Amino acid sequence: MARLCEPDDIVWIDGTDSQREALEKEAVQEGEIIRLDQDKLPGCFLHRTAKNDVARTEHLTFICTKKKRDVGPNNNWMSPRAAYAKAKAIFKGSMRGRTMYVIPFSMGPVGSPFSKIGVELTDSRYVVLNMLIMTHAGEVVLRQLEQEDKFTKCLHSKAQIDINKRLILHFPEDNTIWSVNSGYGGNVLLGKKCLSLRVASFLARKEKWLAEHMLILGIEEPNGQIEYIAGAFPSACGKTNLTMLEPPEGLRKKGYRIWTVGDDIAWMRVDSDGALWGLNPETGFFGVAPGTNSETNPNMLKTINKNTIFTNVLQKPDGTVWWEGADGEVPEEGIDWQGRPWKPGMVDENGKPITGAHPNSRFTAPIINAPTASFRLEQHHGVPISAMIFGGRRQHLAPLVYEAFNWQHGVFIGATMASERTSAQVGKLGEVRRDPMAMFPFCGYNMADYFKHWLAMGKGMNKPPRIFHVNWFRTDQNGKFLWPGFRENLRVLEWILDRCNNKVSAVKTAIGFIPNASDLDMTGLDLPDGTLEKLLAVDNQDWLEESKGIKDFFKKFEGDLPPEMWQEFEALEKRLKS
Ligand code: GTP
Ligand code: SPV
Ligand code: MN
Repeated sequence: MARLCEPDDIVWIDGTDSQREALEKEAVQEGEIIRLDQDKLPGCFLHRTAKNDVARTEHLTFICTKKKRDVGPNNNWMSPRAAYAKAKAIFKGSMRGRTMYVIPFSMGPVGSPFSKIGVELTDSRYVVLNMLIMTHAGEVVLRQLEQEDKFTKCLHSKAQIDINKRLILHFPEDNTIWSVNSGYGGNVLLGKKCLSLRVASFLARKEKWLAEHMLILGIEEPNGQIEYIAGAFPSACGKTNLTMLEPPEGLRKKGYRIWTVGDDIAWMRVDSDGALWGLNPETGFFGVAPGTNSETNPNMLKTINKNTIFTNVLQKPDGTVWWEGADGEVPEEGIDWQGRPWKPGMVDENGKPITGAHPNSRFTAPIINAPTASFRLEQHHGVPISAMIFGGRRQHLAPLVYEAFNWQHGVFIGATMASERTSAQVGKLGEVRRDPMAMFPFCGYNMADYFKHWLAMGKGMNKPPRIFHVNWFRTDQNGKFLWPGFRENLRVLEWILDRCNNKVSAVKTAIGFIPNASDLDMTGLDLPDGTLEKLLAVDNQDWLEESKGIKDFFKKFEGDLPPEMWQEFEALEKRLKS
């Protein structure tokens, strides 16, 4: 690889503080990162990416397998031979005048039978510093590698950050990932979406486990028992916020406590007890900054006040940072995410407000900084999963919460999920797109086979987790959110656990079970009259309309779709019409 990329130098990342500090210093000198005020934000830095490099570029992301059929209609395909050839021409000499860093990293606790090792080669110090937060990296992993000798080969070069030559390539059959001409998180921190979701999902099917775009949180009940819930919401739809929520005042006296296991990725497998156990392969958050404040996510504020890298947020004159929806007053001036002087109220040539921070600006912070960090983060077996939640952004249609009739129906609910597009991926904002299990951009193989795999996994468990669907984003006729969300979501989680423990009954509707309004504990939350009814309403006419979109989506998989999905589809239509 060094022969291809022609770096001036090769440096192995050992995971020591001294090496990291030296790299930080160099990166500051080179202008790659900016050191923030070290009294107010110790160990914190700011980085700006190129203007056209601020989110994942799904249209430049490919799965390269021998057979096109294997990637399905959900992925872009290139043959491995064509992809290697095309990328080699771009990687050729791309690291001239630069250092190539070699990062050995482990996704999951080092040495756990469940973990996977990768080695990322990169010419970006920003990538190295992020990988040191997001993964177990360095010497310890090399020692583990001596025993395992299997690892994912990851190559990244920022090259010229030229969007016209940008490629994010996955070769699951070769356990290889190549990424070039980007410096944005999801495209370049190759342990994250590329390894832990796209390549891992491919391996998980073969090895009979699940690699999912899911958060994992623990809810400690008043009796001290902790139950764990996994949840799949599409990008920028609330996983990070839910995983570290602070109980609302009205429920606090009940004694609940939330434990954060993970906010983005869950690897789950059936253990010897026949139950599903999950762990988070990452050691950090790569979270959305805008909207993070002491009201929405007080625990995150306590997490990102040290050892954090901010990307594309506003730089304040006092050496701290700001974003839209942060605490306190809007700063009078600053330097925006593009490095330009900024003042509130500025508009662009089309009269649109110029934001100080990019809508997909992010922070990278260690999970152990979080006051809610679970004490089971490093446990090799992970945690037992009692329930799974699917969710998305739907202004209309989907009620606050509903429960699947059984595993197969739950898989259908996951397979037919849809959500309005956010700024986490390039494309038209707000457009409803199908995003099964929040995995549409991340499933490294044909999704028809993925649905089959989910159905089979359910059969392999003694007591599969119950499956639910939530929607925090339903709006009224003026476009205002009906549900206050964030900490108040615990009220819904409480109902979900009550259902799992057979403590409450529910109302059967055509789409699943919804709560009796009286079973949601609303202590301390005054919703206007009729709001809860609107939140829980299921309109069969609207759902019949929705079913047309589902049918069109399913048809894309042609004969590959498991018959169970069509059975569920027909059963739903029948219930809606009766
Ligand atoms: P990725 O990191 O992209 O996978 O996103 P995520 O699913 O972790 O999303 P995150 O928790 O960062 O939330 C993204 C956006 O949704 C932020 O702007 C939040 O303020 C907003 N958000 C999160 N939870 C809620 C909620 O319960 N209600 C409302 N209205 N907004 C929410
Ligand atoms: C997402 O987009 O779902 C993320 C951020 O979690 S990134 O790692 O950039 O993909
Ligand atoms: Mn994500």
